[in-house]
Amino acid sequence: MIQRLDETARGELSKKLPAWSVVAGRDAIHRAFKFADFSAAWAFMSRVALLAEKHDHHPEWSNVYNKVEITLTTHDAGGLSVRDVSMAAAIDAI
Ligand code: H2B
Repeated sequence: MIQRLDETARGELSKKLPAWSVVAGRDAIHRAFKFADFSAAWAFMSRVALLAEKHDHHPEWSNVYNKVEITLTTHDAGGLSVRDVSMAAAIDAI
């Protein structure tokens, strides 16, 4: 069973993932993305989808035209785990 992040790892989150914020009332992180148009947003989502399948770790997300909202949490752990940290870093690298 995957473990939730410990206090040390949580303390490092804002330094490691400055563009992500902790969701109020949930053990999850969130980032909003804005692209030139729908086509660019969809291209990004396609790349994230491939990453998600590769890592077997899937985002909660939504898209409206050129905007993509992503929330990451580990359902199997009931909160944030290292899987969310590595997925967020991989998404940032896209
Ligand atoms: N995605 C996320 N975000 N959290 C999980 O716990 C999770 C997942 N578990 N994708 C995976 C799939 C699991 O359900 C499958 C069976 O490996």
